[in-house]
Amino acid sequence: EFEEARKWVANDLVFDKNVDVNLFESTIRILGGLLSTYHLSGDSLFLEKAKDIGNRLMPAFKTPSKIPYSDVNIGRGTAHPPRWTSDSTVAEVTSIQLEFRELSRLTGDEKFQKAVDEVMKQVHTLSGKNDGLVPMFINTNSGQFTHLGVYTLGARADSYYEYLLKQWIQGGKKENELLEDYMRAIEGVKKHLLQRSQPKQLTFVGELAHGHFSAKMDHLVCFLPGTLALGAHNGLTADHMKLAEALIETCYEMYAQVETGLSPEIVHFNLHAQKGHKDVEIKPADRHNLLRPETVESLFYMYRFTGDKKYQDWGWEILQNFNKYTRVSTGGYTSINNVQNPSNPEPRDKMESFFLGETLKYMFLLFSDDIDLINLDKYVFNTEAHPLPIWVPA
Ligand code: DMJ
Repeated sequence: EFEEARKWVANDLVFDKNVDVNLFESTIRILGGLLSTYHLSGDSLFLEKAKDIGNRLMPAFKTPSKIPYSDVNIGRGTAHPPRWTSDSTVAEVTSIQLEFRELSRLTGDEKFQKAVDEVMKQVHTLSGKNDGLVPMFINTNSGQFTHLGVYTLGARADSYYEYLLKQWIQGGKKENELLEDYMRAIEGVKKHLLQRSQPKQLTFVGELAHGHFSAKMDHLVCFLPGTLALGAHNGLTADHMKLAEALIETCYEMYAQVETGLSPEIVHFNLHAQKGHKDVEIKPADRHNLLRPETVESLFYMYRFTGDKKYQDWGWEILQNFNKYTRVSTGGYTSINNVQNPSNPEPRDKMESFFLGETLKYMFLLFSDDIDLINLDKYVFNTEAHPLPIWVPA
């Protein structure tokens, strides 16, 4: 299968096309995938392709502030923000660094790293943070945060936090500003976003909007226990591991408390005990499941670092439910519209590439006891589960 895929990359993967692509999605999926494949196979074809797409994405950084636009035309070499705004998403502009930094290291051309380091440098000093927590938007003209006052670890902010830690690890734990920003942010999470639900006292990460706490948690937030555990493994405080243990249980309950045993996209936690109510409530607009990876990703890290078999059991349970409710008899899996209806989960006929790239890969790693199957002291996973080498391995 690898040979077949290689042939496709060699003959059919052509980037000289008049199409608009999203900078972040193309970086984490395409550039990240090619760099990772280059490292795992040693085949220079993948590095050549990585260089090609990397160069074609660079026009995104030509903005008044050097904060990149969200979209690039990879054939024409032009870039632009979405039609309705000149803002970019904070998570998007701060989660392309692992890939561009690695591309510079491999090619010896520093322009890739310079462009993404500049973004981190600016974000480090920006005002508008709340104890290390960042807003969700940043303006490409002014370079300032916009839509201030809303803080989440979910959509539009999530991987900012993940990449602070992972860049610090990638670079050999020398870049102190990254670590400072990460540690401050986790303190911010503890101070503003952590609460416990009823009746099971589950620790969850909510959201803050203009001083008002909301007990809403995106499934996306379930990357956090894995990231906290990775930090603790790299010498950060044992408190982070304690928090990781509490949060992964919550993420598991987001599956276990639902009729299909699959998590919805978003849950709301009950803050007050009510007879007959579980911790997790689901609004009709939020009851879809896109085959997302975050919980199994965190289960993988938790199992690697603790050896506690319950994490494998939880992952196995989730896999059984994916097989039961999302598997397509003619091949593949699909997103579903309704995790609350086991008799008709309403298949969507759509499988995101992250189901193969991340969800199944993390399952595979979770069920293995071989720590050298991507050793976490030698590799760091990008946010699309593509392993990249740590520059100075432990
Ligand atoms: C993936 O593209 C990445 O994991 C990203 O960080 C978040 N969204 C999807 C998976 O849910």
